[in-house]
Amino acid sequence: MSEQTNSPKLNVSSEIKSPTYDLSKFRLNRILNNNSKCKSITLLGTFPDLSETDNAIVVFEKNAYRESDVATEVAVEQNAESPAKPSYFSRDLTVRTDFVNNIYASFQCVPHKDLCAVKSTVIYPATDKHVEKYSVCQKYLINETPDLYETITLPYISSSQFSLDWVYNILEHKQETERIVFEDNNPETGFILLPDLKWDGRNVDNLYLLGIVRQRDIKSLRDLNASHLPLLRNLRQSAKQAINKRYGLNSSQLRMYFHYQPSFYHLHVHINPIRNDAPGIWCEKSHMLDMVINNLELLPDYYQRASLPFVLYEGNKLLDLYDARLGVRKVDTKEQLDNDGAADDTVECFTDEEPEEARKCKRIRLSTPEPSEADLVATPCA
Ligand code: G7M
Repeated sequence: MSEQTNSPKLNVSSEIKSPTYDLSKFRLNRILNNNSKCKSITLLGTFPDLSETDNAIVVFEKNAYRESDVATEVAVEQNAESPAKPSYFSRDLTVRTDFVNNIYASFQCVPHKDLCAVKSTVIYPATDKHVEKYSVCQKYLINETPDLYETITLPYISSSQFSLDWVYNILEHKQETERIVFEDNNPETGFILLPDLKWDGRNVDNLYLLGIVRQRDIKSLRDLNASHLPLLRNLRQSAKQAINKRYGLNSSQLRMYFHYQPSFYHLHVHINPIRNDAPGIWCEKSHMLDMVINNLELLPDYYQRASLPFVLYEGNKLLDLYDARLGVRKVDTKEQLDNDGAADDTVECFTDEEPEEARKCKRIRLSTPEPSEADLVATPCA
């Protein structure tokens, strides 16, 4: 059952009905997150002019600097042909001195109003799942085996997930069409490349693009197998070329990766410059596209057989399901900690000391799916 959104007061002028927002009418109920590192604040409240009860999430985030923001007057004058862009170094700058001590000085500066813009993201109406996603809270690491995926994660995501309407709107050219950077219409290997919601499109330093595949039946990394290699290779190659052409970034300057678990179960790759620490690039969440391709080249059903770690947040119902099965919230006992490092005799390891014959045997067993009961009857073990 995907979440439905009831449209609020509608702007009927466009084909797709979107609410018209008056941000000044936002009424704050709660601060969900105040991140001093990202210089962002996430607010929960309502737009009473749209609805008294529907929740809205508003995120304010300070923009990254552009190099033109710090052009000095001389540099601006030299380029008199084009109109001068506002810069910190102009008469508009208001400066308050905090202190001057020997060779050190500290100031509070308020620049020209055009340099004070703050990026804002609105989610309306926001569901409980959005509120949970945007709130700070306790996190837990789950090591998801294929069995846990089939019996816990898959039933959960099949019955409760964010609506994919925004993805289909992009694929069907109903929304964000003018933002498309590149598209390939092949139904099997095609995709659309466009700026992520998080990127304001201003500064290539924090470029953030999404590659959304055309195939609609690939929920996540878990569904990928060797038959998807042409799609993944095309995504890697064509996106790199398009980004180089449009933004001048080399392929070796890009980070391309999937999230596991993603928020939206329609396969999409995240792309941003390696020199910029984009949100969500932590090792417990990201899987590099190059590695995914390589894993599938080595083992066609790698992602159906691998254990994949991921993080769950307090408040997520999936966490309750995992807690009921695995006790993830339980404090670790000394025995559990000791056992964590102990060899698991269900996993086959081999060492360089073992004879090549034995290693070969184990390799074959590692890369061959478990025989079914029928196979066992037909060919009894030697
Ligand atoms: O965690 P996951 O891999 O599912 O990431 C989904 C990405 O989609 C995030 O980086 C979001 O910022 C991005 N995103 C979400 N929405 C609802 C939109 C949207 O409407 N348009 C665009 N362009 N990106 C979105």
